[in-house]
Amino acid sequence: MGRWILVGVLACGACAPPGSAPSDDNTEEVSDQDLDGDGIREDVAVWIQANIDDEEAQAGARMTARGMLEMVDNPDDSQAVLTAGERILKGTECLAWAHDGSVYDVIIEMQSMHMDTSERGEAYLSAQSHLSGRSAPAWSGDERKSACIEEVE
Ligand SMILES: [Ca+2]
Repeated sequence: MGRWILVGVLACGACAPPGSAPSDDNTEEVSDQDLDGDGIREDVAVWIQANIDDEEAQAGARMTARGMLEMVDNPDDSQAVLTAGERILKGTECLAWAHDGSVYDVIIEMQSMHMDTSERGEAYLSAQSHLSGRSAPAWSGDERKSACIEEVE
């Protein structure tokens, strides 16, 4: 099974019921939009800051969150989805290298946040169709570490 397929499996496993709210109390009063233009929803940025201690792991989570928002915002643009998928993979590899806890739990929580309305959930899952059948090479430990060097937008 290729990694792109795995991303799709994770997405389906994280399907949030339509209209469900993020589970973290710290995000309830924070916007679910990217207000400052850094590519990350404000509530997701707060969640990352509150739930991930390691700075490099936070960088991986931010990369992943940017990719997830790009998928929600551009589900019909196959090139944008491929770029977003690469960003999610890079962020996930960084998380795998830097995060002591379960990467799976972080990914699932952030996917749930990005699919917190039926429209967003449908967009995210629709975007996944552009990744179906694709695969990506396995990353070495050094490549995972280098993935933590956050992109500057
Ligand atoms: Ca933002």
